[in-house]
Amino acid sequence: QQSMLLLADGLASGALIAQYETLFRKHPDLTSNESLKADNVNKNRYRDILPYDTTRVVLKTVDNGSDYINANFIDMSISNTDVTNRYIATQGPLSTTVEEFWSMVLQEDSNLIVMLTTLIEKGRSKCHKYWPDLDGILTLKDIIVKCVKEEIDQSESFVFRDFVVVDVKDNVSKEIKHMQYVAWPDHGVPDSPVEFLAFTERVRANRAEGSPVVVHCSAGIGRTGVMVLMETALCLMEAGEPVYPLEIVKTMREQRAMMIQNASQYRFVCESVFAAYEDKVNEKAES
Ligand code: PTR
Ligand code: PTR
Repeated sequence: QQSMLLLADGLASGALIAQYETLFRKHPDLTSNESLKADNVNKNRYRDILPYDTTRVVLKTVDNGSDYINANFIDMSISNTDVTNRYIATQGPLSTTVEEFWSMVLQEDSNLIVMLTTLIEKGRSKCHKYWPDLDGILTLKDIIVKCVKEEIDQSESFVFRDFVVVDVKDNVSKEIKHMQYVAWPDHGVPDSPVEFLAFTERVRANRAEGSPVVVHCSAGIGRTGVMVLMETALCLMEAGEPVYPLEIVKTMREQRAMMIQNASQYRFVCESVFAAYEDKVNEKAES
């Protein structure tokens, strides 16, 4: 595959990183005005990580007068291919935005939440615990969340949970899967491509066709971007399409600013893409 040779060359020569450094982090023409309104500004975990107005998720069901959450739709459907992945990239909920978070999950009919952070890192809160303990219940104003299953992977890097989420007003309930990567600090990269690939494959296996996957870390840009790029690349490979990671980063950053935080994350994900490609080639050779 031509694009994989390019990728390997680019990794070896450093050209890949040089190209990445030239990308815009924030689109110069896109605004984030909603996030700056007086009622909304405190709903952002980080002052400098704000959603574009064009792709933000507009809440319909929260009746406190605001439709705002720090989240963007990321459509990674690729024209003329079978790749139709859709995501919602969002920040780790704050204690004050838990109801909004669950409203969004229900409104957009997502069946899967992917969490790429722990609650606390280096003594600092990275995400509010927006779910109950196993067999417990979290009661919000209009939503009830139950945790019916919790399983720690033998690698101890992942935790998988099942929630039942009840919309009290409409009396409908929905099962939602939760997949948490606990071994991945912010601004950093996972310990190994092997483990990261295994996690991404599990995400692929658990997503429901046509429904967006909600992905968050702490800010919802760095680790979230790495994950979205990786899954998109796997889908392209499966479809026999070329994979151009830089194009994928551009596509993501047109929908949420700053996706993939730094060059080391970009390098890591490119190496993982190449590792996945080699796995695929080896599988073919064996069969
Ligand atoms: N202002 C914060 C900082 O630069 O540390 C924002 C921030 C926090 C950005 C975490 C990215 C972060 O990582 P992630 O998106 O992976 O949670
Ligand atoms: N046949 C297409 C091409 O090479 O242009 C396949 C392709 C399209 C590959 C898009 C990657 C793409 O990435 P993105 O949509 O993220 O720009």
